[in-house]
Amino acid sequence: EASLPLVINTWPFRDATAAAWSALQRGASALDAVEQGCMTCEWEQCDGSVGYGGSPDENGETTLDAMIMNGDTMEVGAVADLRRIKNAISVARAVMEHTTHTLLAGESAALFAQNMGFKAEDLTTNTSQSIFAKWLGQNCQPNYRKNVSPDSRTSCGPYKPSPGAQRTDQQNHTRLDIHSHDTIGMIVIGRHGNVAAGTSTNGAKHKVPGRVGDSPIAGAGSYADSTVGGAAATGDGDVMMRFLPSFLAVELMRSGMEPSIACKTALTRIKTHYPWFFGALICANIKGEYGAACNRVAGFSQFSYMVSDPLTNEPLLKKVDCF
Ligand code: SD4
Repeated sequence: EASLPLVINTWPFRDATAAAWSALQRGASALDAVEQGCMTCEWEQCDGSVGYGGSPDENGETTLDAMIMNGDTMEVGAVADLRRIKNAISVARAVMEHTTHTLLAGESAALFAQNMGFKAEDLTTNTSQSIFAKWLGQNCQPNYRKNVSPDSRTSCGPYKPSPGAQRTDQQNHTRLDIHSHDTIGMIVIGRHGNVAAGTSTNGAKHKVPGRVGDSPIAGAGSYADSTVGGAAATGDGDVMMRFLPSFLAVELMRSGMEPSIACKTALTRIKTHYPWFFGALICANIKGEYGAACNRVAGFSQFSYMVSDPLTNEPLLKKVDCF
């Protein structure tokens, strides 16, 4: 049995679920609830992988990716490689509501945010500094460069192609810490079936400066369509964004597929090409049915997510076994 309204989000980010749920109780729209939920994680720096002070890039800087989508109007606002602004999801919403664009990036996105009244501040913290210092001390490994031999001592410093052993995406992946990948992705289905979705993340640790992941890309990080439902993703964005898994999952639900099967089918498409990728999806339809799936990789066999609906009565932790 299913019932509305519904809040569902990636990972055990309970406060985010509670914030979205209480926004709905106060009569807020699905869109407001998504913004409130994701914003809660930005302030709390959920798991160090949302908001400021996490995932320093190769220069030690934290940059943010976020998007929000209104499934009634199919409008999207997003920011990528956002610098010096903590509240990325609200900047994404400002892009949606105050421009006719979809995605703003980098320094110019920060300038847009400042002009819209957001405060510019350093996103570096003691924690992000020490993650960065430790990485420098380990010869800047792991990183995301392909043409650098794994034992090369030359990977610190500006990005330059260097002749060296070819490193594949897969070898790179084994160097990543799966547990450091914890984007918030949220879907809210309002009482009348209005769908909104959003994401917020600081991306990938030690990324090449300028790197943008799946999270701010419509159809990749999340997708919402009030005639069907919504989906949101977390995991190896560099791989996942090649497949638009959130879009695919919504389209599968449109053709009648149950949410958990839609999640699994969309991830299976990726797994065919990248068996080792880490990714998880959450899906919900406008009846209030929901589900999740994750790809099983070394060290990761179960994915946690949160749900709040009239049946759970409070934010409830759910777990799904990866396939
Ligand atoms: C990214 N997908 O930037 C994000 C990271 C993530 O769980 O989801 N981690 O690649």
